[in-house]
Amino acid sequence: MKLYNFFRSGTSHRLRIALNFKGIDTEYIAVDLRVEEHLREAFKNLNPQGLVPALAVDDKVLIQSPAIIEWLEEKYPTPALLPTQAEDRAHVRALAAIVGCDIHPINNRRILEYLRKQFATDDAAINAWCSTWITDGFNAYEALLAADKNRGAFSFGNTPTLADVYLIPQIESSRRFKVDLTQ
Ligand SMILES: N[C@@H](CCC(=O)N[C@@H](CS)C(=O)NCC(=O)O)C(=O)O
Repeated sequence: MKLYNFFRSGTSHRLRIALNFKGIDTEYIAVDLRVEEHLREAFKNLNPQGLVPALAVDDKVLIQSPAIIEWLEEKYPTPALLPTQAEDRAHVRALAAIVGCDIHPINNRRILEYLRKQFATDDAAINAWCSTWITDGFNAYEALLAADKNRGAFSFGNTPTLADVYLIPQIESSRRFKVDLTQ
C-alpha cells in the first residue's frame, strides 16, 4: 500500500494513527501542500479532489479519510477502532464527526487561503477564526466526555477508538493555531 500524505495534514495524521494501531505498513509518499503538490496533475490523477490523504491499494486508490478508516476497520477488524454495541459505536462515531465534519473542514488550508486572499485576512484573524470553531467543537466534545459515566482513559472506554484517531490530530493543529487548550 502507498500512503500519499503530508506530515502537517490532520486527515493524513488520522490515517497514520489508524494504520499504526492496526500494525499495517505502508510506503510513505509525501505530497507537499506548501508547494501545492496536491493541486498538480500527477496527484489529481489519483484524487480528482486534490486533497490528501489517498491510499493506493493494488490497482485502486482510496480517498476521504473517513471512508479509508472504515475500509481499514472492515478489512482489518482487530484491534478494533469501534466498540461492539451499536449505541456505543454511534457515540464514538459522533465524537469523531464533531472533529471530522464540524471542526476540520472549515479550518482547512484551502478555506484559510480563501479567507486570506478574498478578504485580506491576517494571521491573527485566521487564528481567531480557527480558535472559534475548534473551541466550539471541543466544548461539545468535553461535555460528552463528562456525561459518559463509564469513561476510562480514552475518549471512550480504556482503549483508543475512532474518536481518538480524529481527536489527536485536531489537538495537534489546535496548538499550531495557538488555540487556548487550558480548559
Ligand atoms: N474530507 C477529506 C478532507 C481531506 C483534506 O481536507 N485534506 C487536507 C489536508 S488535512 C488537504 O489536502 N488540504 C489541501 C488544501 O486545503 O488545499 C478527508 O477526510 O480525507
